[in-house]
Order: sequence, then C-alpha cells, then structure tokens
Amino acid sequence: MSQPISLAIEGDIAVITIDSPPVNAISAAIRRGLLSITRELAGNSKVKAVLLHCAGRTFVAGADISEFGGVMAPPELRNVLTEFELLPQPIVVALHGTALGGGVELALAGHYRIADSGARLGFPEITLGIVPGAVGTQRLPRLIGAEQALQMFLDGKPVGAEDAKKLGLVDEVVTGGDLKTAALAYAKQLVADGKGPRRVRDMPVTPISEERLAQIRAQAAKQHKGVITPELDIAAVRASWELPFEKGLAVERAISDGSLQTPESRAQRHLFFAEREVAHVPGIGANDKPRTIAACGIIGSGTMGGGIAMAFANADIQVVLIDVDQAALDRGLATIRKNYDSSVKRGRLTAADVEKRMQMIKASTDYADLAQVDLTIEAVFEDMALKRKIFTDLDRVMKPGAILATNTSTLDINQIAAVTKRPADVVGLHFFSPANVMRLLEIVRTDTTSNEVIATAFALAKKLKKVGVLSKVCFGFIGNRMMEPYGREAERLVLEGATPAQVDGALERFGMAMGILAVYDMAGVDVGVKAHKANPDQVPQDDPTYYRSSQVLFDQGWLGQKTGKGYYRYEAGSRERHTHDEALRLLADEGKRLGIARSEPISDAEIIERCVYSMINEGARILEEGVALRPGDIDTVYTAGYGFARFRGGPMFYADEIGLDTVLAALRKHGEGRNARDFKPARLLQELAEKGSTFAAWHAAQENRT
Ligand code: 3H9
Repeated sequence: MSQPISLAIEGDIAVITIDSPPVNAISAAIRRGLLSITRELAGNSKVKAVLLHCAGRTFVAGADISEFGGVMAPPELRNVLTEFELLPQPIVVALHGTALGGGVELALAGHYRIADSGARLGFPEITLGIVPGAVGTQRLPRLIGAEQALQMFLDGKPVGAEDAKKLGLVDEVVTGGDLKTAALAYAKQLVADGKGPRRVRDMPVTPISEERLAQIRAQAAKQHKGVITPELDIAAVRASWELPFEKGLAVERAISDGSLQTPESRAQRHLFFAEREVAHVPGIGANDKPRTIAACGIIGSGTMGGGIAMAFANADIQVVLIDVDQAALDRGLATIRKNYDSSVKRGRLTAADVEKRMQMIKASTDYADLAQVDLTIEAVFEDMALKRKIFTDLDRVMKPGAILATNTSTLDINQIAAVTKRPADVVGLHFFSPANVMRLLEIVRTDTTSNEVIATAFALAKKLKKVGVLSKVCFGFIGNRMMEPYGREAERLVLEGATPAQVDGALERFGMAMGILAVYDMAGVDVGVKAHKANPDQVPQDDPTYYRSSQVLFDQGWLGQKTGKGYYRYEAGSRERHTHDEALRLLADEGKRLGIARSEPISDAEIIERCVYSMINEGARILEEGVALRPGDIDTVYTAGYGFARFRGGPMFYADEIGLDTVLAALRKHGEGRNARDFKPARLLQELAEKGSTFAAWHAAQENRT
C-alpha cells in the first residue's frame, strides 16, 4: 500500500504527495508525515521550492471527521501547519477536486495556490457544528478580507476555482492540461524569479465594521436557527483583526476545540456518517451491479409526478410522462414550466437550462411509449385497485430488465408486485413533495425485490442528488409511520386546550422546520382525513379523540391554506398564520364534549414529550421489526425529509442524548389515564432504557453479531 504522504525530490523542487483514498482526509498519519517532511526540508538548502499536491480524485476534503469523537492523536494539525508555513522555501499548493475545511487550511499554510479549473474550495464546518480549527479563521481573513472569510465560514458552500481566484484565495487557475505539471512549472518560475515565501500570517487584515457585522449576524441567525456555531465563527474571525496572529490563534484554538464538544456538533457529525452509512445494505455487495437508468417513465402528471419528472430532468435523465388525457398532461407540463420559471426569476437557472430540461420530458397518453424506458414510477393517487391495474399494464409493455416502481406512501407493495410476472423488479420509490426539492427518497423493499434492483435504487438516489434510505413494507414505511403518533398527540393537545400556535410554537422552538398543524394547513387538512378514511384497519375504532381535530375542521370545509382557513386563518395570497378564532372555539367545544378539555395550562415540555417521544417510541418498534436497518437511517429520514432539526441529530440520536430512561419515564407518565395502546413503551426502548443503554450501542452490538 502506498504511503498516505510521501516526499520526492525532483531537481531542486520537493514534491509532497498526499495519497489517502477516498478523499485524502487528514488523519494522524498524515499529520505526523507532514511534520517529519517539514522538518526534513527545513534543513535542506538544496531544495529551492516545495510543491504539495494530492493523488486521486480530490485534494484534501478536510480533517478526518471520524477522529473528532475522542482524543486526537498528536501532533495537532494547527501546529503542523505553523511549522510548514515557516519553511524557508516558497511553497506551492496544487488544488483539484473538493478542497474542504482542513484541506483549505492546509493550502492557506502554503505560500502560493494554483487550482485546477474544476476545483471547489470551501469550509463546510458549519454543517458539522464546528469552527475551523487549523488556523483558517486567522489566515483566511488575512488573505481575502475578514468579511469574505466570515461569509465563507457562515455559508459553508464551496466556491469554484475562478471565484476563488477573484477572492484572492488562489493565484492561478489551470484549464486543461495536467495540474501537477503546471504547478511544477509555477514553482520553477518562482525560483527563477527569486521569489521567496509569501506567508499569510504576515498579511494585514481588513476588518468588518460593527454595523456590517450586526447585519451579517442577523442574517446568520435567520439562516442557522437554533445553533451557536455562527456566533462562534464571528468571535473567532473578530480575533483575526483585534489580536496579533499568535494570540488570534490561541482564541481560535479555544473556540474550535470547544465547538467539537457541543451537542449540536455531535448531532451533525452523527448525521454526516449516518447519511453515508444508509447506502450500505447488508447482503448487497459489489456483485450487485446497479442497472443503467437512462430513461424513466412516470405515470401521473400531478404535483408528485411533475416534481419527480423535474428531479429526473435535472439529473439529465430522459422522462416519458404519462397521464390519462392531453388536458391533464398540458396542466402538468404548465406547472413544471411555472416551477422552472420561478427558479429563473430567483437566478438559480437560465432560460436555456429550462428549455433543455423541458426537452427532456416527453408527454404521452400511450403506455406503448414506455417500451424502452429503464424504469417507470407510478405516482397516481392511493388506490390499490388502480395501482394493480397500472402494474399489470406496465408488466405487459416494459422491456425485460426494466424496473417497476411505485411512489405509494401507504399501500402494501407486495400486493402490487404480485400482479406482475417480475416481482423481483418491483420496488417502492417514495418521494417527498416537492419531489424536485426534497432530499429524501425512501426505497421500499418488498419480500421479493432483488438485490440488484435495490442497488440500482441507491445509485439512482445519488444521481438525483437525494439520500436514499431503505425501508421494509409496512403502513407508512419509516417516515409516515412515525408521524402517526406524533400527529395524534398534536391533534389531541388542541382538543385538551392548547392552541395550534402553542403546539406548533413548541415544536418549532424545539427545532422542527414547521409545526405539524401548520404542515396540515399547508398540505391540506383533507389529505390526512382521507388517508385515515381509506385505511380503516389502521385507525383505532374505539378512540373518538383519534385525529378528531382535523375532522372537526374538515367538516367545516376549513382545509387549510387553500381555503384560507384551517388550524390558522390566512389572508388571500399569504401564508402568514393568524389566529383562527372560530376554529379555536369549535376545537375547545369538541374537547369538552369528549371530556378531555383541561383547565390547567399545557407546557412546552409536555408538548415535546407527547409528540416527539411518541415518535421515538414508534421508531424503536420500527427497529425492533427490522423495518429500518439502523437508528441512523431513521435519523436520516427525519432530517432529510421531515424538517427535524439537524442540530438535534434526528429523533433516535436525540433520544440517546437525553437518555432512554427519560423517554421511558415520560411515556409512562403521559400514558396514565390514556388507553393502554397510545404510550405503551416499545419492547426495545424499555429493555435499553432499563439497562441504561442507547440505540447507538444496540446497533453497534447488532453489527458485531453479523
Ligand atoms: C475540518 O476539516 C475541520 C478543520 O478545521 C480541522 C480542525 C482540527 N473525514 O461523501 P462521500 C468519507 S472538518 C472522514 O460518499 P462524495 C465518507 O464517510 C471536515 N471521512 O463521497 C465516505 O466513506 P464511506 C471538513 C470522510 O464523492 C467516503 O469518504 N470537511 C471525510 O459524494 C466518500 O465520501 C468536510 O466536511 C472526512 N472529512 O463526496 C467534507 N469526507 O465510503 C466532508 C468524506 O465509508 N466530505 N469521508 O461511506 C464531503 O463533503 C464529501 O465526502 C466529498 C466527497 C464532497 C468530499
């Protein structure tokens, strides 16, 4: 195996190569290696310049995040980079692929930076709840100005090579040709020109005015709700202009090291790995080659089908969009165009992009046009008989090896697969609305879906820039099944005397993107009412309070935003929530009629315990039954698809953080006086809580057993 970092002397140039697949993350071995190479070069007067570059698909994508959990082995990256920067020879750093976090900090310790035109440079630390800790907060402001630097830290998104050059972050951009060759020539030219080191630490900083800083702070608070990392970034960058370099470095060290210990950082690092682990499915390996998906059929051009069509067109996959008649298709295509046009207005797409994408979507009323597609996704309304009929037709027209998928969110896909002669090629692909925006894709495996089809679904999710999570067939799969008790409690709370604003406010302060009752108003109060009606076997018939509040609104024709009234009242054309007094009165009356209205005020804590802990309890059942493979899969579903705050790490991680005994005790407390079913602790939750264990530990033990 090659060394993760090595040194070669080419003429009078020292070439340092980092080669640590897959992404050249800086591990302890690389830190040790770079330090020893630095010390070797410091005393080598024959070397006139140093070039640092990376092998493989990318420059360094950051520090090795897996080391952050425990005590990091010495030496510290910041100390290594200090010595590296002080080398007497000029240092050229050549960047390609994605240079991120500690990768850019490494480049900043060099004296000159040259980038491939496809390179992207950025500081994603904010997405991990941490502050750059390898002197980035002190060097970047010196190189590109404090304001631009702070914006990069707060934004978290990488910039392209040309933009990096405009910022002054790189000196040269190489278009075409070999980067290493160009960088060597650059280094030789420096030597020929007698140029020495140009150390960022010696540069002055352009500070940010207090007034401007206040604006940036306000904007960041809006963009990153509920987390302290932006404030920490601001404090670290402030040190760059208020203090000399060495003192600023000490401030950054304290802030960055502290940021690694926060619950929000633990949560976000957990999600980083959880989102990558989801695609590892036991039993599916390199032999299960994903099939090529170059063209896709979509049945149904409504909101869901249209959004899915956009997701495919955006990923450069041909679409055949099918509906019953031309009028339906025209409506569907008009909505797609309208959505694309609004992206043009917001500057996200050009008019030419829109034309190209519209060209990718061919509309048809004829199933025969699906004969050559590699996959068809059925996205019609939830009706088993209709779906079985569609699958019978698809089975007849589609080519051998093509995949038949359904976007159902509730129905038993085994029953749908059973009507085909190729049940191994049938899978659930459950998109979330709007399907062109939402990152989550639930991949639902039936009893017969083949490994190859599952592998294809994961590859497809990646191509669509989504995160695929595997679920077994059950009512609601992972996400909607856990929503059921969550919504049940929210609905009951408003009958007991909490206002919708109170319930949603508590959930939003906890970190949900939107309170559940506001979500109902947005999606349509009728959606849930109809889903419950269509699935009587999933609805307890002996509980008159069950999802009763939405029925009360539904009976009045208050369906939410679309009718101007629901849990809230809306002015025409506005989504701003106002108190809906009539609804409050009716809901209070209903609570009294059912005998559940309470006189004492309901606290935020009770709202969270009843709604969120019930969701966690259902998550435990889902793990017990093997519907989800891992607690992290559930967390990924909830943060990518249901607006659960990333800084909480998802419901199962959050439960581990607060302690499963806390969850269990609250379930027992709220279960008193309720029917035996509602807060009944899941067996797994109870066992783990009583042992003082966690979902994470349970999962690790399961992994070790297999
Ligand atoms: C930092 O640098 C802090 C500093 O200030 C220093 C403080 C002292 N570490 O995403 P992929 C793994 S914080 C460890 O599927 P892609 C990943 O888990 C860091 N592992 O590929 C996966 O493993 P597996 C700042 C990492 O092509 C494999 O590599 N940097 C790291 O879709 C492939 O990853 C970041 O936050 C890492 N840093 O995307 C960058 N990065 O195959 C995070 C990746 O076993 N990384 N892995 O599942 C990314 O954004 C993407 O991985 C990247 C490639 C864009 C690079």
